[in-house]
Amino acid sequence: MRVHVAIIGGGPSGLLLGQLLLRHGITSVILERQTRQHVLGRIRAGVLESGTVKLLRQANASDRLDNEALIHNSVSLALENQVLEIPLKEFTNTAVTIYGQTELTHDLYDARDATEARTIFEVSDVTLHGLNEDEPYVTFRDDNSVCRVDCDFIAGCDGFHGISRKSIPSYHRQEFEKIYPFGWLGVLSKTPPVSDTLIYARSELGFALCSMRNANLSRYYIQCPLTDKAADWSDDAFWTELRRRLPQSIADSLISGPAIEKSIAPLRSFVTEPMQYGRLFLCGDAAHIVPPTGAKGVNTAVSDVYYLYLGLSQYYRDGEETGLEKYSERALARVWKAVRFSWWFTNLMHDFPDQSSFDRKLQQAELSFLLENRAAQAVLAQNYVGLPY
Ligand code: FAS
Ligand code: PHB
Repeated sequence: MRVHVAIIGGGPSGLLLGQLLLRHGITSVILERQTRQHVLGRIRAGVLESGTVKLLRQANASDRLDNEALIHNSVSLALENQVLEIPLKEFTNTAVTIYGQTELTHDLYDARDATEARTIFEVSDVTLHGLNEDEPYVTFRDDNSVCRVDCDFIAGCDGFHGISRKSIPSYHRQEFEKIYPFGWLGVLSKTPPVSDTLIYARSELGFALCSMRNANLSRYYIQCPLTDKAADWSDDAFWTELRRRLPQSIADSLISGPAIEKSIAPLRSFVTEPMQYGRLFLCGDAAHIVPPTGAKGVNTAVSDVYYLYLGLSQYYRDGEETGLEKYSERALARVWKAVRFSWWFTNLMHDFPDQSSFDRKLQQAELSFLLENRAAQAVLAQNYVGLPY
């Protein structure tokens, strides 16, 4: 098989890149390790930046989103017993879109199905070859036979645990990482959201987040120790602890229900540099991870895809290679700003078990400054809605 671009990974990064490349007649095949059903069973992000929505429209994958998504002009911070509303639209003239990553991935698969582009599921032993040659290729096992894809470029969209990043020689890679001493226990419930905005809550007991997918599907999180297991938490225990971390008026109006999904995600910040090596380009979680506090994970994956799509379409249209040569530099410039914001917001809103008294004082000063300073609130808004590409 021969295509212009071999895409490793059928998550949001790989799917969106494949769709955008097709607009310029650039062919691709997506090699996905899991089944389609497994990929579509993942519960992840919920907040989309305007840049993400714009690219989904260009990818012909936004009809359902345009009909069903919620538009939020503000976000709320519950700090001890006061609620600070951050008027996103007023500060930035931009809103955020509430639409689950699960749905976004579903829409991208449906859009790809409507094209001739191939997606091969349940592949194994994916191996990248000739990354520094003009004719790289990928081998993989499909139904126990060894297959080969000849291509011009390889897009590593295979997430944090994928093979692509590890295919760059370690002496050529520099990795930056910060592990947080807690995780997020998330619950999905068929209940009406407690508020018509997202509420990020900080209490002495720890962080909590009240989010949603639609008017009858809510998504809640509480900070939990890394030693916890989702099975350790009964539904009642979760709802009780969530209420304890919310201002009384919000806790009193919370409607609980059975958890239809319950899972714990560890929190880390991670970046690998550079995000390219020869004919291999990394996108999304293959290159970087952020704590979900700032809702930047999938949105930063999308901006990577945008830069790579620009570079590849320029190359195939004009033979111009600058976009590809500068891909990593351009992508990392925005990645690090998303990493910084996610780190800052995580530090602001979480209870750090072994925090020094000095750091606790700093955290309290940061919170007070945010509460009393509109310029500080405007900076939070600019980062939350998404910095320019
Ligand atoms: P993905 O990991 O989504 O997709 C990579 C794909 O590659 C997967 O389908 C995988 O099966 C496949 N793959 C892996 N290795 C392979 C191989 N060797 N061969 C072929 N295929 C291979 N972000 C937010 O913005 N907000 C959130 O609330 C949020 N919550 C999250 C919760 C969890 C538990 C996790 C893990 C992530 C969360 N994220 C969140 C981040 C998440 O949304 C990612 O940013 C997003 O999935 C990135 O998309 P991709 O880069 O496509 O990576
Ligand atoms: C979610 O709805 O899953 C969500 C929303 C905002 C975040 C993280 C997760 O910051």
